[in-house]
Formats: sequence, C-alpha cells, structure tokens
Amino acid sequence: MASSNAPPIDLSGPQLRDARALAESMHRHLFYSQAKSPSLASPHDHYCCLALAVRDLLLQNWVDTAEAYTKQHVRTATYLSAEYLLGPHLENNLVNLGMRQAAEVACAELGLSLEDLIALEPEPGLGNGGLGRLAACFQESMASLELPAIGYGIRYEFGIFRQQIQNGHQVESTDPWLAQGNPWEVMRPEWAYPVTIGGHTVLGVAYDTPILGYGVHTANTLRLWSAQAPESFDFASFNAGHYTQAVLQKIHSETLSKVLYPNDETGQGKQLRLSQQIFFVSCSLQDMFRILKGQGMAVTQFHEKFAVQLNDTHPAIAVAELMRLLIDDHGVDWDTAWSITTSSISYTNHTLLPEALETWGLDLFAHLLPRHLEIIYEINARFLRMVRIRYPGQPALLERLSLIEEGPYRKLRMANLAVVGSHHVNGVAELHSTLVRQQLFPEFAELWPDKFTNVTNGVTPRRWIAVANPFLSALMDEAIGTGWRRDLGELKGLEPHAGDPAFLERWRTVRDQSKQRLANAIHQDLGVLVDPSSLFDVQVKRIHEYKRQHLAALQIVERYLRIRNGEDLPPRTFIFGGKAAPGYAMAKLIIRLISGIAEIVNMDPAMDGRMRVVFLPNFSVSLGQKVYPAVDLSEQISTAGLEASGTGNMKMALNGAVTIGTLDGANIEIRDLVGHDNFFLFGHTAEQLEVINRGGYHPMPWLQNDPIAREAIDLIGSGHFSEGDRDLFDPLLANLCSSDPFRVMADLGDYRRAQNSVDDAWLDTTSWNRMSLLNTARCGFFSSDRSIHEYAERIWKVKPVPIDAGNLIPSTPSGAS
Ligand code: NBG
Repeated sequence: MASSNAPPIDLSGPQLRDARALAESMHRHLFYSQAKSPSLASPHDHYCCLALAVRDLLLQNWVDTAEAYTKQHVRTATYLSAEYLLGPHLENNLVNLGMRQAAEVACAELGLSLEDLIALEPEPGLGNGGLGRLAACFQESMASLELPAIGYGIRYEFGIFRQQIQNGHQVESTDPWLAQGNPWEVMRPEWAYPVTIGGHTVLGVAYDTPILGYGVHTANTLRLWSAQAPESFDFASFNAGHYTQAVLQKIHSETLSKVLYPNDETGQGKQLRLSQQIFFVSCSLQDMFRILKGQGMAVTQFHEKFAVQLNDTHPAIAVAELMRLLIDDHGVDWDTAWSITTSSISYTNHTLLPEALETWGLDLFAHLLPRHLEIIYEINARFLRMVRIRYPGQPALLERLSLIEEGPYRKLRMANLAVVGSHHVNGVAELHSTLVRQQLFPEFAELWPDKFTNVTNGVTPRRWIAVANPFLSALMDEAIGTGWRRDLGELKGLEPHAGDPAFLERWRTVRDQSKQRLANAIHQDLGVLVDPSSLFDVQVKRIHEYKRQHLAALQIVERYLRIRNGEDLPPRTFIFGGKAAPGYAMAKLIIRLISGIAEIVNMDPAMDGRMRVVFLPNFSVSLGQKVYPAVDLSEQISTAGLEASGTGNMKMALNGAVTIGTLDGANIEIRDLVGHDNFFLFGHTAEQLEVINRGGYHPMPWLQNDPIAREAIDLIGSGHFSEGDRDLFDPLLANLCSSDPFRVMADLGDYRRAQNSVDDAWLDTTSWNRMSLLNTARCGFFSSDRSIHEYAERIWKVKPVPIDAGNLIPSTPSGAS
C-alpha cells in the first residue's frame, strides 16, 4: 500500500509511545490474527490489524464498564431500535480514544496510509435514514455522558441496499457488510434466547459491539440479535433421511435476521417484518430479566433497574411481550405486571405520515402471536373501560382510542399500544411534538396531558464535526480550545470572531478545503469536475415526495433556462444524494429526473462555470462525512408539518452551512437560534397549509399565475431531460399538476424568491462567511449530548456512572440499584 503523503506529525513523548505501541500491536496482529507475512498481507489485512489493535485498546474500558455496572447495580437505559445506522467504527474510536494522530504515525511507520485503511472499513448500514442514524448518535452520546445503557437491535446480515445509478435509474444490490468478517463485534453464544413465532421457535444469539464514549473510560454495549435454528439440524428428519429438509428448516429460521427492510415500502414482506420485531424485542427483554436475576434483584424490580425506550413503533410489541414474560414466565399478577410495564417503557414518535404509523392485520397477528393478541385484547378492554367511565356516552371517542381499528379488515394500531403502555411519549422537535399532541393523539393528550413531551433531536459532534471535518476542527481548537467536543455549547465562543475579517477569511479557507475534498471525490467517482469556489447547494437525505427533491429539481430547471436566456447568475453546484425505497416508484422517478437534468446541464457549454448538477450514488454515513462539511446552502425544504425533525439540517448548520428551508421540524429551532437574518426562509407554514387544505387545494391556480414554472414543467415534459422520451416523467408531472399532495406548486414561487436572495447574499463574501460562522457558533444546542441529557433527566431517571481507568471498582454492599 502506498505510504501517506501527509506532512510529518510532531508528537509529544506519550503520544509517540502510543504510536510505537500501536505499530507493534498491528505488526503482531498480522502474524497472530491474520496469519500473514508482511509480503503477503493485503490492504484488508492491514485494516484488520489496525482495527484489532484499536479494539485491544478499548477492551479494558469495555470490560471495566460492564464490571462496574454489574457490581453497582446501576439503573440502566435500554434502547430498543430496529435500526442503527452506525457508520464505520475505526476513525470514530480513534478520535474518542484520543489516538487519531498516534494512529497516523503508527501507519506511516509501517508504510501505510491511515486514511486508506479507514476507507476500507465496510460500513454497518443497519438503518434507513434519520431514525437509524439518530439511534447511533444516541448510543455514542450515552457512552460519552457515562450513562449506563444498552442498545438492543437486530444484526442484519444485509444492511440497507447499495444504490447504483445506471442510465439515470436507481439500481439496488445487496450489502453483504459482514462478508469479510467484523473485527468490532464479539459473539456471545451463552446469551441466546428462544422466541416462538407462529408456533416455530428461533434462537436469538447476542453479538456485542463496544460503543466508546469520548474522553471517558465508558464503553457501553450495543447488543444485536442474530437468528439461529435452535438445533442446527432437525435430527429426526436427518435420521429419517430427510437431510435437505432438516437444513431448510435451519435456513428458514435464519432468514429472520437476514435483511433490513427499506422503509416507505407498503404491504410487502409484512409477515417477516413483524417476526423481526417480536424476535429482537423478546430477546432483549429476556436478556434484561437475565441481568436482573444476575444482580439478585426480584422480577418485580424490573422498572427500578431498567428504563426501556422504544425508538418509534417498531419495538412497540414490547408492551405485550413484557406483560407476557412477567405473567406467564414469572408468575406476576396482571395489575403488578401492568404497573411494572408502564413504569418501564417510554416511546418516541418519529413521524406523522399516516402510512408510516404501523398497523398489523389481526389475522396475521393472531397467526404469529396468539398469546400476545390475547394480552392486547385484555389491555384494550381495561383501558377502554377506564375511558368509558371518564367520558361516558362517547362511542366515537372509544373508537379512536382503541388499540384495534374496526372495519371490514380489523387492524392492531401499534402507536396506540405504545402510547397506552408508556409513561412518556415524545416527539423529536418542538413543532412535531405539538402536532403529535394536537393532530396525532389529541384524545390521548387530553386524557394524559403530562405523558406527552418534546425532546429535540441532536447529532454527535464527535463523528459529525471532529471526525468529518478535521479542517474546521483544527481552526476551532485554535480559536476556542478543544472543549466543544464534550460541551458543544462552547461553540458560542466563536461569535466574537464574527466581526474579524481576518478570522472570517480563515473560516472561508478551511471550508474551501472541505469543498475541495468533496470536489476531488466527485471527480474521482463520477468524472464530473465541479468548481470548489462555486456555491455548493446540497440536498442529501432519503428520497421522498414530502422532502420535495422535486421542488429543488424544478428550481434548477428554471435556473438552467435563465442562464440559457443570458442571465448572469453566480456559479452553483447542486449536489443530491439519497436512496429511494425500492418499491416507491415516484421517488425513483425523482432520482431519474435529477440524473436527467444533471446529464444535460453538465454537457451544455452554456452552463460551464455557471452550474453543475451531481447525484451522488449510494449516500451513506461515510459519504455524509465528506458531504456535510462542504455545504454552503443546506436544502431543508419539506412540506411544513411533515418532517418530524431532520438531523441532516443540524449536521450542515454545525459545519457552517446556511439553511434555505420551510418552517418545519427542527428548522424552526435552528432559525430561532442562528437568527432570522442567517436563514433563508420560504413557504407556507403548517397552519397556513391546513387552512388551504380545508378550502380544497388545487395546484392549477398557482401554476396558471406562474409562467416560469410552466416553462420548466413543459421543458421536462418535452423529453429534454429524458432523451426525447415525452412519457417518462408523466406520472410525476401529472401528479404535480393535478393533486400535488405535497404542495410543491404552492411553495415554488416563494422558494424562487428565497433562492434569488441566496444569489445576492453569496456575492457578498464577507457577509456570507459571517452567516456561516454564526450558524456554527449558535447551533451548539443540537448536540445529541443535550438530547440524551434530557432523556436521562426527564424520562429515564438514569444517572451517570463514571468508570475509573483500568481499575475495577470493588463490589458495593447490596441494596444499591
Ligand atoms: C425520521 C423523521 C426525521 C427525524 C428522524 C429522527 C422516521 C420514521 N422518522 O424527520 O422523518 O429526524 O426520524 O427522529 O424515519
């Protein structure tokens, strides 16, 4: 492997010692773990050696943490999530250990490039988007805040699909992220639990990954369950000569944790998804009972030991499963079991979109989980009895609150189950939490006003600034010290520099370095040359109509027409990225449209030096780490009221991007914090849209008054961006012009106005740099440390437990919990 071209790093004594030790450890692992000689080692061998050497370094923390938690009987948060979009571990662990520089020197000593090795790590993409990434940021923050916590989930063999763009279309392939092994996990065959689904029993086996806190000795555990057949072979069939049948049985069981479901996918694969949910929830709860017992605590103390957080409704079956375990397996009476359950569980809602609120047909549910259904009927009967007493003579109210949706095809409402079974329910940004109370669960909110609360999302500054943006990090370290990594509020210290032209110039320079880095990657991967001095206008996130990538696309077509008509506009590079659910035809068509526009624009000499359009394939955590630091303009343009929070908006603003956005999700809080002058606002508010909707929305009047929009739509319809194919974009255009469910036309004019003011603002470089700096300086609130602190204080009642370095804590007298 090529050696690093990086300038030599000046390390002080102890760090140099660390570097030497690391290099030695890598050398040893090459022989003892990879069984290779240096001359035969592949780049992947070197990556494994480094990963194993780093893992060795954090094992002490991991072992000490487990030991301390056990001996001190600490109250523990358990986070149940079907998704963890972790991203690669290596660099993050190096940063959290304070070993990033030492590793660079160690690699150089061995003639290797740390950056190259980091790039070799396959990313565990065990999540779809924001929800899964939030779960990953939260794990890291819990460890950094020294909070006793366990993350529970599924060890999918195949993570989120890989996306390629072929002839402008999204093409999916599998993500065999485990194919080359995974140095970060430890299998725990001794912790395996049976789960019976549809009369068939599978075994969930624990795989543990350490989650290292930043600058502390805490390393918490992420425990993911892998499905196995209880016996590798059905010996009866085997002996009867049915060898193949016995093996098929095994394969059937293991299918359960094979693949992560893409979200936004309706209907398909429902049965397997429900099975996955009960599978990981049951294993996790059984594991908690094992821990409880191991600490000599009674089952009736479950809620004293554990705060169980449901990440959306995917784990909502936990309400019924915890009841079942308490009653059937542990002999607890109903009332006590219900009190334990509702004292343990809390639920976070992540979306108001009706199609994302999970329901299960009762037939399917009864077939797979008959005992759970019985329990749910009983919960419902008791709950509705209580409601009937409080609100006599209101059958319609009962119908809305019921856990069962009546009708020809009866369904189980998982969100209602989660609300009834939880002591707290939270939304993920102020507006969203208000809408959860007012629109989604108004009757529940009236019944239990104190149950509902808000915890605005956040992102971890370690991965999303320190790892992702070394250039900005170095400048900030110099200006305000290094403490922002632990207390992101310290970014405020940048504010006095907003009036210093020389500092703003340096701010610009480090931002340009990130843009250059992204430009290089775009050139290398896509062969497109983009100008790092142009305005980088970026929208990266899942492709969905409510996020309105098509609104951005229309605006780009308008800009293209304006430039062709001779208008002089400041140069811009439009960058998109994101996956569309494989079954979501409209989202895939939006990708096709963006690719079509990119192809025409990038070939047109009239666009040279004025505009480029790029669709980055296979957006991921690692790609995000390159993109977020390079954003000048952050596109957060969802239909107001539909984006629960957004977290990409936070990553971009923290890295110095200015937002163009609607009053939606956390955009509102970002705008209030950074100052209204440092944010480009447009569009209807959620309230205004409600009024418009009540009057009966139609896009036509908007379109008729907007000749520019009509021209853009006509150009798309003419086949200009689809090699003459006039029909290709028909479904998209017809939808926009007839029902326009996401109110693109209602907001297009104001979006154009806001984009014009962006052009004006960009021309004043100093003032733009100032806006950029103020966005970073004022967004410290959006650290996931702050979010987790709120959960721990207000919802979980879990306290930090500092871990001493390499120094096992002696057991405390009994009684502490
Ligand atoms: C998503 C929302 C985002 C939000 C993340 C994390 C789901 C179901 N919801 O707006 O769409 O930021 O959750 O809370 O994925």
